Amino acid sequence: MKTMNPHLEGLEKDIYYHLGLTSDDAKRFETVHTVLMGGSAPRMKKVAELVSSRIGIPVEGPLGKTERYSLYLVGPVICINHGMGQPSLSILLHEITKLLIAAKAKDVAYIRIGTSGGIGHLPGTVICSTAGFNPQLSPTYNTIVLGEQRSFPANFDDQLAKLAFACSKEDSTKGYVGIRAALGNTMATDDFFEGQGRLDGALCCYTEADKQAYLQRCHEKGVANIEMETCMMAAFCLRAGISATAICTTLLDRLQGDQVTATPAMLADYANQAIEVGVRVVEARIAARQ
Ligand code: R2B
Ligand code: URA
Repeated sequence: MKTMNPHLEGLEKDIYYHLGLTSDDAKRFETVHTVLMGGSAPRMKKVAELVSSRIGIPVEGPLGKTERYSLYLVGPVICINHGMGQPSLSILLHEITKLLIAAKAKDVAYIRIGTSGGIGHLPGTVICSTAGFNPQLSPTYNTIVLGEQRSFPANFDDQLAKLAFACSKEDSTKGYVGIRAALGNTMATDDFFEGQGRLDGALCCYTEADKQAYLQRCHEKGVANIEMETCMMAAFCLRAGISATAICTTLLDRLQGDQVTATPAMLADYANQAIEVGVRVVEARIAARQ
C-alpha cells in the first residue's frame, strides 16, 4: 500500500483521531493482510474470537479507543466495526488505510461482513458483492466534495467476490458445510426506510405501487441486496487500489415485505452465515501465503 495523498508526505506524525491511534503505533500492524469489518462492535469482537480459534493466534485488543470503533488484531487480521451508514464507514476507511500505509502492510484486502435486505433471494442467502450501486441504480458513488457533485466508479475487484463465493461451497476436506450464496450487485442507501423503499417508516412520501415498481427496477438492474455502506466502500477501495468485497446475508426478501420478522435465533444464524464465509476467505488468504 502506498500513500496516494501528496498532502500527507510532509506530516511527521498523523493522528487517527477516531481510532485513538497515531502513525507512531503503525509498526504493530506491518504484517496485516486482511481487514474484516462489520457494523456492530460486539459482533466484531465475536468475529475476532472466531478468527482466533480458527487460525490459532490470540486476540489483541481492543486497541486504541473504543468510543466509535473497536479494533481487534488477530495476527495478520484486523477485525473492526464501522457503525451504520456510508459516512461512518468512510471515516474508518480513511483512518485504517492511512494506518496500514504507515505500517507498510502489503497486499491488504478489505472485507465487509454484514446484513442486508435481499431482492429475489431467500432470507439467509449470503451475497458476495461484485459492485456497489447507488439508489439511482448505477455502479458509481456520488458525493459532494468542495461543494461540487463528484462521481466515483464503484466496482469491486471481482476476484475477491469470486473467492468468497467459492468459499461458501461445501468442502469436506476443510470441514466446510455448504452455505447458500450468490454473486451480485449491492445497492447502498443513506437511509433504512424511505431510502430503501420501505412503507413502514415514521414517514412515507410514495405509494405501495411506486415502491414495487422501484424494487422491480432494482431487480432488473441486477441488484441482489440493499444495505447502507457498500457503494462508498467499493468506490474508496477502487480509488485506493485495495482488493475488497462485501459479504452480506439477506435478512428478508424485499420483494415480499419490509419488516424484519426473523426471530433473534434466526437473525443470529443468518449473521453467522456471512461471518463464516468471511472467516473462510481469511483462511484461504493465509493458506495462499504458506
Ligand atoms: C445493514 O444493516 C444496517 C441497518 O440495519 C446497516 O448498517 C446495513 O448496511
Ligand atoms: N440492513 C439494511 O440496510 N436493510 C435491510 O433491509 C436489512 C438490513
